Amino acid sequence: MERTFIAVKPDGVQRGIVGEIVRRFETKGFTLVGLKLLQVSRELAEQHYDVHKERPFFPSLVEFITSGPVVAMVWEGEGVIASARKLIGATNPLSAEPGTIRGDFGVSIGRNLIHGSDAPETAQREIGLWFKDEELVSWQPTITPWLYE
Ligand code: IDP
Repeated sequence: MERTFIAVKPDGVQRGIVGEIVRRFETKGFTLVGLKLLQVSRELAEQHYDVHKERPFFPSLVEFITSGPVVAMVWEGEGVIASARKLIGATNPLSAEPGTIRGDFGVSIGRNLIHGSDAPETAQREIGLWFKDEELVSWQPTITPWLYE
């Protein structure tokens, strides 16, 4: 089973949509295997967004992600990495389709509410960066036969 890293950014926490976001992943059929609320350190923020370190928006991105609590999660399921990206929607919320999280709740690229890993390698790297092994719980929901043939 595939796993992905999802984070509700400080704007999503402040906006009070953590529950709504968790609901969307749960009702889609994915399994929550890790969850915590944390104040992100500058070091973690810089490591997480390392690929963007030369971009002009990098300082404001690090400033923003460390500005308030973040909800970090790991979700599991078949095809969860690509599917989560669809549930989240395009990077710019104004371009994101209605029905997606960013499309339904956001208006600005610098306040796009949620992060989701974009590929298997990044998912593995980000899960390792944000969670210790013992913080992840392997379990199988009893409804699994009703989700998968
Ligand atoms: P993603 O979050 O949809 O994967 P990325 O291109 O990986 O998008 O960018 C990471 C994050 O950097 C975005 O979610 C957004 O918060 C921020 N970002 C990306 N491009 C811009 C920009 O042009 N201005 C401000 N922030 C940006």
